[in-house]
Amino acid sequence: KPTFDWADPFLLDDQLTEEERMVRDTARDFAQARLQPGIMDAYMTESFDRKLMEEMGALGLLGPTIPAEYGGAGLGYVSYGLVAREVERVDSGYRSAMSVQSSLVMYPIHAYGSDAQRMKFLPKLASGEFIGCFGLTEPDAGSDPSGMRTRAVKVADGYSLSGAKMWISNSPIADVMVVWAKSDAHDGAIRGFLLERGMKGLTTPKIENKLSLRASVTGEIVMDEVIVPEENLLPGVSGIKGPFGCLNRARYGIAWGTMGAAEFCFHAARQYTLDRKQFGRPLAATQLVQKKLADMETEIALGLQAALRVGRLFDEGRLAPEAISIVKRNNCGKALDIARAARDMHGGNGISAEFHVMRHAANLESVNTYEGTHDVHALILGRAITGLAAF
Ligand code: TGC
Ligand code: FAD
Repeated sequence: KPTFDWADPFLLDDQLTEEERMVRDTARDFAQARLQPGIMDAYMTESFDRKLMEEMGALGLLGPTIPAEYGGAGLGYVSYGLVAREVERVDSGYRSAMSVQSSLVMYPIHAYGSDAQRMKFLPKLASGEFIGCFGLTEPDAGSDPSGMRTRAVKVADGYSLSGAKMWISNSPIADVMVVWAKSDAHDGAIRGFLLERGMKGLTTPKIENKLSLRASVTGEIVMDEVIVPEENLLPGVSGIKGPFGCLNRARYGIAWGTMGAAEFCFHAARQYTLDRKQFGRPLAATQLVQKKLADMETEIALGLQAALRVGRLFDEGRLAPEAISIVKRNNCGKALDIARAARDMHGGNGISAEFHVMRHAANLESVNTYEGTHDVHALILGRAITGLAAF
């Protein structure tokens, strides 16, 4: 009979192209060699080394779907997902840094920007010389971003932006910020603006004391009549569908990434329970432990298979955003369950940073919340199923 591979039960590897396997291997080698060794220290000290972005850039891991003429790698969405999986196998915070840059900053500049904006920003974002961030959420507008208060007022040669964005990944270290604001010159429509470090009235205070995603820098974007020149308005989109177009890509990447974190936890729990003996036998020889491992393997195999299918639909241009809600919601929730179970299976050691599983569990609490909470994605699906919005 065919052999069963516990780590790849549906032979996902076979379903990838040679190019996709190469991208996956490059990302895995980089993540294991350059990210894994320092992650515990980075997490404990709440620090992020921006040189890592340059290293990712040099390997083509930033904006992998952006065409080569703008510094991207011109790859498909399955490749992008495979990169997210390998990076998040180490830490969700590093995947955050990579996916914000790729999907929430480079994508809108490429999709909605002028050619001058593309030429000015994309190559430097692709190389990691520039770091970008994406400002949609506000203190009083999280799940309902249409309720944002940030305003753009027309002034000579540009716009004056005032307001505050909250919980913004990378904002304290960002050189360029994609900020969404209601513009009085466009009948109050939401428009995208490119803010640059050093603009007068712009500050980006860091949010301290996070108990999750500590290796990722998170902050605010505070705008006090920041003058943004006309050439920094994204000309190609108007309305909330602009930021949603970016979120589609980032949410999809998260569906892959969370499976990477879950795989780490599953593999760690398997090895730990094989090695650890209690009552005269390995923990892995007990029925309760085997059931937990079987549940983990099942959810990961299904989650990866679903992410791959969604990626193929993305590349074929046939993907409806609601299908992304299915995989974002499912894979985040299942990865969080798996990380919590792995923490439990490590016993007391599970609470030590040395074993990594509790760090993954703590990170996945954020991942389950950002990019649309678990429940908000249920409501997106509920609306699609019933035709009735329950927000
Ligand atoms: P709604 O009435 O549903 O739609 C308004 C317009 O937008 C269009 N649209 C979409 N377009 C493309 N993709 C999508 N996914 C879209 N969803 C909606 C829609 O067709 C319509 O277009 P038009 O032309 O008819 O005007 O809008 P709503 O305001 O009622 O939305 C409700 C809801 C719940 C769907 C939405 O507000 C939502 O998704 N909330 C969650 C907010 C969220 O995800 N925030 C994420 C912030 S960024 C972040 O978390 C980054 S973390 C990064 C990291 O570190 O990795
Ligand atoms: P709320 O919207 O206040 O939700 C609180 C609770 O109420 C949730 O459980 C939610 O599911 C529930 N809820 C909300 N509405 C309903 C409803 N109608 N019915 C039932 N339940 C409901 N944002 C950015 O723009 N850019 C970033 O780079 C970014 N990075 C982030 C990084 C981190 C570490 C974190 C934690 C967040 C980040 N966010 C970012 C913000 C993130 O997208 C929001 O936190 C998220 O959208 C939820 O918004 P909220 O925190 O205001 O929660």
